[in-house]
Amino acid sequence: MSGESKCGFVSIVGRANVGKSTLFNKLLGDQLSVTTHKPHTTRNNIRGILSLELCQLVLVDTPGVQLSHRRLMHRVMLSNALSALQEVDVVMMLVEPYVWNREDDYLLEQIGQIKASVVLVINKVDKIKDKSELLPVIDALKSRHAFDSIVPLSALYDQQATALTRELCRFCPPSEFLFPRDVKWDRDDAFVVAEIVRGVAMVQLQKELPYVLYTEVETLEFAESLVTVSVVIWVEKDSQKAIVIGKKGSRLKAIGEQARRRLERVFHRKVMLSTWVKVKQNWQDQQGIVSRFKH
Ligand SMILES: Nc1nc2c(ncn2[C@@H]2O[C@H](COP(=O)(O)OP(=O)(O)OP(=O)(O)O)[C@@H](O)[C@H]2O)c(=O)[nH]1
Ligand SMILES: [Mg+2]
Repeated sequence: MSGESKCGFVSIVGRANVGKSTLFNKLLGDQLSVTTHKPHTTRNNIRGILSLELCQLVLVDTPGVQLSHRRLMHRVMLSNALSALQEVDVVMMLVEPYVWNREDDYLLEQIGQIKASVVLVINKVDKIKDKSELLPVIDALKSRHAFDSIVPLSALYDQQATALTRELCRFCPPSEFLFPRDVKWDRDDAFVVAEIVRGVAMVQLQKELPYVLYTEVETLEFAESLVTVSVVIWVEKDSQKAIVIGKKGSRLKAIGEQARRRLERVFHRKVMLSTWVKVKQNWQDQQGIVSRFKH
């Protein structure tokens, strides 16, 4: 790589549900990070690598900042988000138009204490029907902090995000690329499988129990044209297990079918997926389990 190249770590932080994972996926051109319309979807920090011609961005998707910590799990999620502010070159703070609350205040306070460049992304601008309203929105946000740059966009509907990647690269230091060009993320296949099944289950169980479940891959085998995988969906109570399974297994079957189709798109192979539901009481407060979600 020539001396002109740049490389930087860029964390994506913000309140829950502002579209961090949607933007992360858009920038990477992949569906690596789970997105749902429910807040608090992302639990781990996930790194994805975007290699442009002369600039490599190591993007870190993080859990939404939340200030109510009823469960140990919530504290781990917050600490994951805050740890992503350290040792990065650029912090990309996401907000949405017309909404600013105490989580945004808290995050800005934390951001005020770090040295990284801060790019404010106003996401979901498709919600602003009258575009003349965008300027006052930008002005109001400018008055909150001396952001290094402000970029309005719609992670969901914009075809490209070139203006944003240009800004991010501007703040990255000159450096060799740290990852080979063909590496796209730093998680293994088992993580990706577990997250896809969790995302599908969260949405299908959104009314009853989107948050009480976590998923774990038991076995994962790749053959030339087939992936065979077995996944456990863990819940906290027997009553929840019955809900996930549904009448005559119908709920679990629907989750399995939808997840299988998504996995086939990711791995470009036929997938044989078996799913099991098991109970681990109060897992969200068990140190041994929750610590697996650190970072
Ligand atoms: N209208 C609109 N909706 C969006 C946009 N970007 C994301 N969304 C929606 O916002 C919801 C939340 O998106 P996520 O990407 O999961 O949000 P997140 O910030 O990662 O949420 P957590 O992981 O829970 O913190 C989903 O329903 C997305 O489809 C956008 O540009 N416009
Ligand atoms: Mg997310």
